[in-house]
Amino acid sequence: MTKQENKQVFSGIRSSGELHLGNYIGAIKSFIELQKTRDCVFMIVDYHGITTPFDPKEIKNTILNVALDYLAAGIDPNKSILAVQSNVPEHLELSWIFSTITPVGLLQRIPTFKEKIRQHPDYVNLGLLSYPVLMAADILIYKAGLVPVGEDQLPHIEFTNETAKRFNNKFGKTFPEVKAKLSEGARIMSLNDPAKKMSKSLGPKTYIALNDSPETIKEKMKKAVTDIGTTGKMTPATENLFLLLKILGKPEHYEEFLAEHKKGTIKYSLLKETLAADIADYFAPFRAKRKELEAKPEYVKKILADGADRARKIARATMREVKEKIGLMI
Ligand code: AQP
Repeated sequence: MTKQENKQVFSGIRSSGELHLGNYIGAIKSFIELQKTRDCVFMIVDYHGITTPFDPKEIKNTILNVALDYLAAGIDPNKSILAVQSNVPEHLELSWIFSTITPVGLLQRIPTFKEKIRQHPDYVNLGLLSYPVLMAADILIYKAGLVPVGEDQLPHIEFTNETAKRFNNKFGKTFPEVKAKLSEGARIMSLNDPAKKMSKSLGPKTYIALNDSPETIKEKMKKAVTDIGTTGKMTPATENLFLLLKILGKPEHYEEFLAEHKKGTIKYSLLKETLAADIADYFAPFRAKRKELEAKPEYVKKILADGADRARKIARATMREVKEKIGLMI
């Protein structure tokens, strides 16, 4: 593996709605750290976004909103490549090639596929089944060595490595080994059901969006599930709130409430009120920056167009190499 391949990072976020605390803590927070020292490509993966139900009238807006969220959270287009997946069609070309070396049975066993068909029983499509193949192409077309993701994506990273190995064994060493980078909050749970991960598709009442106003955060947090009683081991719902407080709250608040919980004197209503205020404070600069960017849609579109140009240069070079290895016409 060359030095450059080691430094390359790729990750993507589906254009399936507004970004929430799970997306931020599980993924974007790491993106911002990694862009300081590595070559990063971050994408709005809209082709993945259309594998679940969507409104054609809304999708363009959703894509732009994800771009606004990325930028307002701190993705710096001078450091990282920020682009929309469908503007780099080479992803699909590589995905097709990978699909020809992928056993169908392997895809049917991937847990996210099973979960999505449970969620959308009337929307079981081939794109959903081959989602991991496209994701492997997304990552490997940049020869990325590191992929910052939430825990739910681990089976896809494992699949990516299997695909790279299968390709390398068949056609000669081309792709590097990929490592997942998990953050401290690699699985943030839904506010109203701690058995489910916080998810855009579970609806806005179950998550806190990065762009929620302090009032909305307070309202949503008020309804978050907590423990009944004040002693004993934390239930998953309370653990989730404490994790949010640890990552996004003021450190003294985390210590204070932890001590109260140990003593059995904790008041959950106060915990939730404090947590809501801390989250609102944490994202105050985000909300201000987003508002500024919302007024400049042309500027944001230009960032995405430049990002696609830069991404395509890398993607085209990989595709040339891949076609050469396979023996196709270049
Ligand atoms: N709850 C979560 N905790 C930690 N990380 C999470 N991620 C998503 N939810 C959590 C991580 O965010 C990145 C982008 O995810 P995505 O939007 O592309 O797809 P997703 O995992 O399917 O996210 P959602 O919110 O659950 O979207 P829908 O409902 O549309 O499917 C990924 O790195 C993901 O792990």
